[in-house]
Amino acid sequence: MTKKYVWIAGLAAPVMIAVLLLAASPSVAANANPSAPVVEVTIDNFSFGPHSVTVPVGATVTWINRDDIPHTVVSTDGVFKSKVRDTDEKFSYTFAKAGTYPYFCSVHPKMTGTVVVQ
Ligand SMILES: [Cu+2]
Repeated sequence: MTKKYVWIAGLAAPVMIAVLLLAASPSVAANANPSAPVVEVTIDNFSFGPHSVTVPVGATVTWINRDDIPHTVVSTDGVFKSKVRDTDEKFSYTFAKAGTYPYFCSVHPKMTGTVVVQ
């Protein structure tokens, strides 16, 4: 009885380590640069919030339309351009270069925002 218990306990530790390694590896594979975050901008009530976001090089910005009317996310300098986003639809862009990226909604050009990439 005692011998069997020791054998199971001895097996448990390596199995636990293997499980932890397996659980950790997909996130490492999915994001090669874990310091590059995903930043969310909410579209609501005809405005982008926050109006300006500052992100590191390599970060992905995801816009989510929480308004009940369609909007777009269009770079003023032609760097990125979303399709028309209906309620709860998203648009993402990954910023590979530092710079200031002003954008607007082509349906309502008074809606503006800025992404600053450092
Ligand atoms: Cu709009």
